[in-house]
Amino acid sequence: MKKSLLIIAGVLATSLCQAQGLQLNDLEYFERQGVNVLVFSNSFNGGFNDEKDSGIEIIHHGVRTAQGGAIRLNNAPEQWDLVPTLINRKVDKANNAIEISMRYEDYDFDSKVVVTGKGNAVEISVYLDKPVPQAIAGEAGFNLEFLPSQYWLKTFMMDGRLNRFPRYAASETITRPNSEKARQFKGFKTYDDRGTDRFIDPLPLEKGHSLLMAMDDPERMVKVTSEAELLLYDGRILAQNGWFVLRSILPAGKTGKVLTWTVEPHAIPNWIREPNIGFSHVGYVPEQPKVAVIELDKKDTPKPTASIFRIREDGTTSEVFKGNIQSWGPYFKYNYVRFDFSSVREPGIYYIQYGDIKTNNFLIDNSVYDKITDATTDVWIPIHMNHMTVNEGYRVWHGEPFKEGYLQAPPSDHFDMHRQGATTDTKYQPYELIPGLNIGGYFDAGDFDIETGANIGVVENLVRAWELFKSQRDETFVSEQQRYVDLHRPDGIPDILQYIEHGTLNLVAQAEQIGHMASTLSNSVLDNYHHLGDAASITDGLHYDRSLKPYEVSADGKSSGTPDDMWAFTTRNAWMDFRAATMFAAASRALEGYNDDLSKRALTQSKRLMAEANELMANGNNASRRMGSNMATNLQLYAATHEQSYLDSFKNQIWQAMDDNAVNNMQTALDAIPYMDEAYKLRLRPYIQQYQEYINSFDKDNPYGVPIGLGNWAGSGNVVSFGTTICFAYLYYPDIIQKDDIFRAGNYLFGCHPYHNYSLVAAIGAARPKAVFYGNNRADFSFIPGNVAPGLLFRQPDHFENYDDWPFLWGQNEGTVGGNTQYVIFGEAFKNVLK
Ligand SMILES: [Ca+2]
Ligand SMILES: [Ca+2]
Ligand SMILES: [Ca+2]
Repeated sequence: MKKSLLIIAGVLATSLCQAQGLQLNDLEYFERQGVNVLVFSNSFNGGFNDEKDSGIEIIHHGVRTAQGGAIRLNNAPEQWDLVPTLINRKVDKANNAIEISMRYEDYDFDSKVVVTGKGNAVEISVYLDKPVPQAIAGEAGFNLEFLPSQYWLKTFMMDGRLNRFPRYAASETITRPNSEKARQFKGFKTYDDRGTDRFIDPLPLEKGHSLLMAMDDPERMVKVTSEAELLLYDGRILAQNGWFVLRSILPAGKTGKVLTWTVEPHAIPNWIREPNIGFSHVGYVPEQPKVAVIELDKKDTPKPTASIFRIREDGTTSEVFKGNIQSWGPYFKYNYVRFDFSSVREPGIYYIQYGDIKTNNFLIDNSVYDKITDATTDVWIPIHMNHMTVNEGYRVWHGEPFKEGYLQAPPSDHFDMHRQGATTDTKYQPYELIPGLNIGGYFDAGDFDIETGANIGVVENLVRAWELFKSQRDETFVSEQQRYVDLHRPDGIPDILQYIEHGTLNLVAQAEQIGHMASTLSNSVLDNYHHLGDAASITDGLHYDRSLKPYEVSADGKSSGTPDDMWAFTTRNAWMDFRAATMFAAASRALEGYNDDLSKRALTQSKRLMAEANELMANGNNASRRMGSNMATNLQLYAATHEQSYLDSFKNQIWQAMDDNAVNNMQTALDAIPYMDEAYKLRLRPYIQQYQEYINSFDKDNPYGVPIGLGNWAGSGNVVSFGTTICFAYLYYPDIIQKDDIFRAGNYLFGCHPYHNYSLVAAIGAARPKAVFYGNNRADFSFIPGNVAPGLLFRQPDHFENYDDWPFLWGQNEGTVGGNTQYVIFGEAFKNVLK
């Protein structure tokens, strides 16, 4: 009797909830408890076409598991396949519907999609005023993509036939003539067809009219039905970052309403998201403030207290502290409370208990931060050394890349946001080998190009770290002569000097060989730009000879007809030369006494480029970039040369710059202190007081107390800069800057942040670093130790996200050589201030 009453109560609760259905909310997306359906809250307008975070999206029990809902021209769209431009988005609250119009300019093809909330489902209908253009008839369809890592190994059923989503892509494909493939971005090709003139087209895993996905996992269960044929593809068959794609081809020759789907994401009745307890996975030093930030579902009721348990040496645990929860309030989608356990100071192993949830354990100890930069300096940085073989124990990370060197880029567009202007600005002809560039330098990020701007930043960062902290750490063997790096093998030379040398070698070669700085040394063809694997296998190591046929090798074995050689993009940019001049001055200083020859060459290029850049900028080349920006350069040059004119120039600019934007210029102002007198330090005081107020303002801005970026590339880098500036400000003005504030940045980076609580840094000491990053080994769902992830990517209108089972979104999971060397400075400064 009791049992059946419960069932009735359950049914009632369920039907009440269902009566609510998917309703448009004030933020213009469809919502019911556990399910959000977004319709072009994020449109395809990022820098790289299909970034897998646009179109119609489903956030299913807190996880964005579906996206890419739009008219697409491929069975399994890749990153550089064409995406539609959003023309219009109309929210019709009265009819619980959103209508969007989109256009493919390349094909003069317009379409309209109307998404209507109907009960627990959305109905998606496609309308055409004109039939699908002939060129893409049979190719254009409505697609929706599902996140592989949330669906693999789960079941699905199409028209009653049972199946399971594969862990790895191994389904069937065919090839078709290239002429039948829709154009790719700017006419680039993502694939090397090996001379066959045919592209690979996947065959569907299943087809039918009714698809039920993940009935074995209520959080992921979705039902899709249509009178049109549903085709399910595995996008990973073409590209490791592909998703499961469900699509229906638009009928040829038809207009009006041409297609309708019903999509019903299952909602667990009364689902409430599990609290995310943010805390530092690296741990805490005894004296520091310790505040966990707990992210709660808006429907969740905060518990009054939380506790700290200590894990004792005999393995038993006991509660050592119980404290009240304080409300912080709403921030975007969730509600936040804070738990202060600063009074727990005794060194030991602890965990937080909040309700039924126990966190990972963490240490309280004076040593917890000692190793936070070791993985970055010993592992991440040397692995990113270009033009070297990099070995670690039994593993070779990569062989020596780009042995054939770099060709002068012809006037051209590019796929990674570079371009070569109408002229080369050099003495070289297009496609001519520019000698001597295949030396030194660092891979940019998850890709393998040398971004000159980033490499300049790397050398500057490393010189700063060297001069400020003089780290003698020697864990890396670097032989420029052997072109060989061996990790964890000391060679008697401080690693940081060798890293400065390695960066400088490439940049000096650019200045000497080209005459000015390249904008980048990058891939010439898209089909090897997205390379995943050993960097040495990106090109064939043979000089490209245009008189040979593709894949043909010359009789002497030294050249080939495969156009894979890297290009140097050489359009002159006076501002880049100016930056390089500063960096060369700094590098010259650091290398003196270690590599005197390179030190002299760097100084020679510094003086020459500075003079030429000044002249060019006076004549209008990038003049606008100069304003307020060369005071940092002047400071660097003064430090390198002690020539008074540089210092005067710095002094002439700094105060106006501080009045214009004290926050942005604070780091430069602080960097000058070692060279300035007491009067300068005194005059800076009011700005430092302002800066303390700026720091405090983040306590009101968000629950985490740091600047949180909302851009297309998440904001860890800003947090690192913020943390670095606080450390320097505290170092020089301990009477103004609160010591407690030096912990803000680390706390966030190491786990006290939205979405999940894993450390965004693959740092030594963290109990739970993120498991996957967008490194060049991302196809293995792995990471390169020491990386700093961009972190929490904001998706409009209210969703922070950092996938930890899917590495392929660069805006969340990449990490750059510029950013990671900034992290080294932050880590060194932070450790230094603590001691
Ligand atoms: Ca790049
Ligand atoms: Ca060394
Ligand atoms: Ca080649």
